[in-house]
Amino acid sequence: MFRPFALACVFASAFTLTPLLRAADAPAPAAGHDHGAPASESKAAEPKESMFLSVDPKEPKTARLVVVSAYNSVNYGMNFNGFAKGGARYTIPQGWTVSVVFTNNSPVPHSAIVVEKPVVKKLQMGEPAFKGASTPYPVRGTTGKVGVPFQFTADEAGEFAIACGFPSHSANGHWIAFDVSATATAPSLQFGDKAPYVAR
Ligand SMILES: [Cu+2]
Repeated sequence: MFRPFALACVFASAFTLTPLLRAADAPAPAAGHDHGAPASESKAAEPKESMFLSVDPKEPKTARLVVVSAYNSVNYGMNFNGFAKGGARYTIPQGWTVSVVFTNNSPVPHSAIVVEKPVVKKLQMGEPAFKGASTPYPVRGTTGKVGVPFQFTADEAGEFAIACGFPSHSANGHWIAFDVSATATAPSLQFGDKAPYVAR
């Protein structure tokens, strides 16, 4: 006897498990694979800079960053705030405190770690460039839309990146630029070629 409901359940289970299995045993993503991008692409609001950067009104020289992994389907979900491959750029004045809340919109593990810019090409990100500048267990990553906070002092000027520490993700574009500037007086966030948004 044909039982369409039972068959549907089998198929549903297979599809639900597929992204998790892929994340566990396939570190090198191929183009075209879904790395946890939300299925409902159109539902992710167009990213606005002010959603992801603000200055703390009470804490002096503290920049508050919201970093969302798999914000939308850009780069198969391997994006931060909708940008990949350095397409967005934070600039932080040297010496400021950077207070980050990281969330992951995807069931596939992702993480955030600040590294020197050339490191983004590597398969493993190693240690963060600043003390405390990563989510816990960046190699393993986290899932679920729970905010993961971390904080560090941007005490060295230079070109860095916020990268995903899950093996091979950064090499596949899961990073955005993070500059620490000796001359900037306020933090800013630039999306693509647009004028930087300066938080005050
Ligand atoms: Cu990732």
